[in-house]
Amino acid sequence: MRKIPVYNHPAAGWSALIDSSRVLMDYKAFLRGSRSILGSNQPEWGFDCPGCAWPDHKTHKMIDVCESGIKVLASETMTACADEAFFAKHSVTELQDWSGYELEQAGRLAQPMQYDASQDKYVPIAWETAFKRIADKLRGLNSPDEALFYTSGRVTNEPAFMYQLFVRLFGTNNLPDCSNMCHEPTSVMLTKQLGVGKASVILEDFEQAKLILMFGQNPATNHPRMLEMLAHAHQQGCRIISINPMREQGLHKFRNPQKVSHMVAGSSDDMVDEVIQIQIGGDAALLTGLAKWLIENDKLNQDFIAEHTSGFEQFSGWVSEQRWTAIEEGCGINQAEIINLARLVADSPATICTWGMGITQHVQGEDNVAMITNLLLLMGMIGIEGAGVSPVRGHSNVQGDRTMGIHERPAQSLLDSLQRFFKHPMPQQPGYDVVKGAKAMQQGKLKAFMAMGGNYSVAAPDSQAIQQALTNNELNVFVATKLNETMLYPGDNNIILPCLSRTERLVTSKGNQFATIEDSICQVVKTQGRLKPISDSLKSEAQIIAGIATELFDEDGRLDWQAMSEDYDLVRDYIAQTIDGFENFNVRIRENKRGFHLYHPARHRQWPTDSGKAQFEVPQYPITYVAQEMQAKSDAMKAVNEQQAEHKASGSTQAIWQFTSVRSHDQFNTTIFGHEDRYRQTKRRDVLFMHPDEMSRMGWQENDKIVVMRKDSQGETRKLGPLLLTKMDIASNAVAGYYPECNNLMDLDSHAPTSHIPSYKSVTVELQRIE
Ligand SMILES: Nc1nc2c(c(=O)[nH]1)N[C@H]1C(S)=C(S)[C@@H](COP(=O)(O)OP(=O)(O)OC[C@H]3O[C@@H](n4cnc5c(=O)[nH]c(N)nc54)[C@H](O)[C@@H]3O)O[C@H]1N2
Ligand SMILES: Nc1nc2c(c(=O)[nH]1)N[C@H]1C(S)=C(S)[C@@H](COP(=O)(O)OP(=O)(O)OC[C@H]3O[C@@H](n4cnc5c(=O)[nH]c(N)nc54)[C@H](O)[C@@H]3O)O[C@H]1N2
Ligand SMILES: [Mo]
Repeated sequence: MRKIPVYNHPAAGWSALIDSSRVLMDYKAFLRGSRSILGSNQPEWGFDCPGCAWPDHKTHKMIDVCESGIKVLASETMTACADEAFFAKHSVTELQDWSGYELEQAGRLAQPMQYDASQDKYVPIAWETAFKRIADKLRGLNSPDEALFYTSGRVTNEPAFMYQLFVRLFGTNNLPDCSNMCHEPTSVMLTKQLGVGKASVILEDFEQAKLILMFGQNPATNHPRMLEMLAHAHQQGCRIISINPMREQGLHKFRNPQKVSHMVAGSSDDMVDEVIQIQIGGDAALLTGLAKWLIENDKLNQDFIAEHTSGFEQFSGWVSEQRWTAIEEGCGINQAEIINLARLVADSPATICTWGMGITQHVQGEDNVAMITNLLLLMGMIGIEGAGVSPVRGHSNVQGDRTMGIHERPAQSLLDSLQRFFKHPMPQQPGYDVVKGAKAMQQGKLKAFMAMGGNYSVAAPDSQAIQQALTNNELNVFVATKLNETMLYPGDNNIILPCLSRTERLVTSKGNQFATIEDSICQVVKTQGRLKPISDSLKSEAQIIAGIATELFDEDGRLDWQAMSEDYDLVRDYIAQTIDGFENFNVRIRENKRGFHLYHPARHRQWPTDSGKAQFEVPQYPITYVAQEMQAKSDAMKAVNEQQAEHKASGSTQAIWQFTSVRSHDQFNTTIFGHEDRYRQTKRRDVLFMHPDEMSRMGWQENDKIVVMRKDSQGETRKLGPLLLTKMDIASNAVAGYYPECNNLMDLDSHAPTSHIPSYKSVTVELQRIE
């Protein structure tokens, strides 16, 4: 691996601070930004950092924030505004050519705007006119199901509850959210297997764990506050193993900004003991190997299996049929190495499995989650201290939004409870998720689109087609803090409604309001912004929902939406009456600085599943799924090449790879703060990462220009690039590029069967070098 330039500085520490201050400077957000940083994740007077869903440190340091949080805050607190003057200067057609980075720098949305086709520009609209127009257009639809109501996971609990209620009273379950592209396989499989689709661990479990298996996750970049926990666990003697096709350099050493010895004397803590560098899509195969050895060598927790689980016979029968050759082919790791890992699992008295997008964003994403849970069930590693499942969520309140009912396939119990309490029928038909919604829009089945945050068209596969489809809608509404691409493909009516951000104060006729969020370990905490809003014309998300709802619904029997938006205690009372686990919400959220933990039955070895037990699940796809896909494509390509002799003669070298998409520390999803990635040693984003041995094999060099091509399910060839070839310590079947720039390569048909998560982390591609 010496051929690869590696980042050998510790993660976090000074480089992160310097990098963050560069971004703060860039945003000219130093003053507002640094005041807000002091307030992040502070239980008594602060707000929950909108950076990610990792829980706050329980001791609540003076500054509990990280590089990623600082950048997200800088982006929110910047003083530049995309206001009337900005939109007067730039036509929408012009803005369509701006990069994500440029749009981000345009600044905070500052006043309500509507698209004026005659000028091709956004022009101001009064709030009341906007609410009336939206209500009129929604009322004019043939059916409520012609509208799609998207949510991104930064929205706090109270407005999220109001939003889903508003959408359901309007008459549809068309409530897709960013979860559909993120941890949906986790929610689907954990619900099936454990009865609750959420993490079973709490923060203290990381202090007791003896083995942490971290699958497909890159915390140095995406959850930097998690590094401290990992370094701490490691110091306590916990072994930490990263299972990842990439050797993510930020994972090895950690310089803790909270420790003087680290920041002044330059020392650092170690984190990861080992990287199991599997092939892309190889997790289920690796986990099958582990299960096989553990079963065959009788290392199981038989008592737990007998008392608490169902489906073991079928699962172990399936495992015994899996051959070691297939396991090795599926994951690219040899039997001896898998057995070494299995021994660690067998010897560990307390094992946690954490996972991220490397597990979920595959056609076999549900199988991957099922196999992780199966492993923990074999060992009885759920419901004891220091052990359990720990999916690590992305957006700071993506988990809470789901709990509040943002779900296109709501549980019957939620619908019943809403119906009973609000005395109004709730729609019973499942709604569209992200993928189905995007298809329906393209097919003209939808006429209205509303987004409560997010950047739907860029985050989803098939971005250009979605943008085209948006232009056919009668109504598009965006409730947002920042301008983004999805707002630039206007339909008949295109309205931008700017909202307060998490860091800004919400003062209503009822005084200062605080909101709540639920983090990745089911802790519900308060969040309250303190900064003066960037513009006097902003409204809270709740006030915007109330404005539309008041116009839309008939007066008799109407809920008092304005009262809800003015008084979050009232919303919390409604939540307490309708959502499980929130009894006495207003009292409990004020009782304890750290909020409260939502009851998780699996922690207590209670299993609200169909069978009443924890459930083993047999994978739906062969464990060599990806290898087979690649073989099939490779055979097809050979056949074509043989037919076209001139192709060979031209000397063009092509080959088949798995393409995966990753994030850098200079972005938050589709928001691009800058172009650097110091851990991967690049200063640009139009790169294609590949192992140097593979470059040599192909006769390619660093900085060669490569076009990535993919035949989609319709037989159309999609292209990305040219991208610059860049060295990376990555598995041999794999190449990687940055999300979201690659999303036109993806199509809406490659997704997992039940959760419909797009396969962003593995698509089979052909590479072609061009001059
Ligand atoms: N700075 C920053 N922080 C963020 C975000 C951001 O964009 N920027 N986004 C937020 C959001 S919404 C989310 S969901 C989280 C995402 O956080 P992560 O889950 O860490 O996200 P990714 O960077 O998409 O991918 C994680 C890893 O998956 C690996 N991988 C790819 N294919 C496979 C595979 O087949 N198997 C395995 N085992 N690994 C694989 C990649 O090499 C990469 O290291 O981060 C959140 N935090
Ligand atoms: N290829 C590929 N595609 C992916 C992924 C991948 O790994 N690879 N990851 C997927 C994942 S995990 C996710 S979560 C999705 C993300 O998809 P989204 O959640 O839709 O995207 P974001 O970029 O997080 O949304 C950013 C926008 O949210 C708005 N916003 C920010 N803060 C607020 C707020 O407080 N309130 C409101 N109302 N609006 C706000 C701003 O206007 C900003 O432009 O992308 C998915 N797409
Ligand atoms: Mo996410």
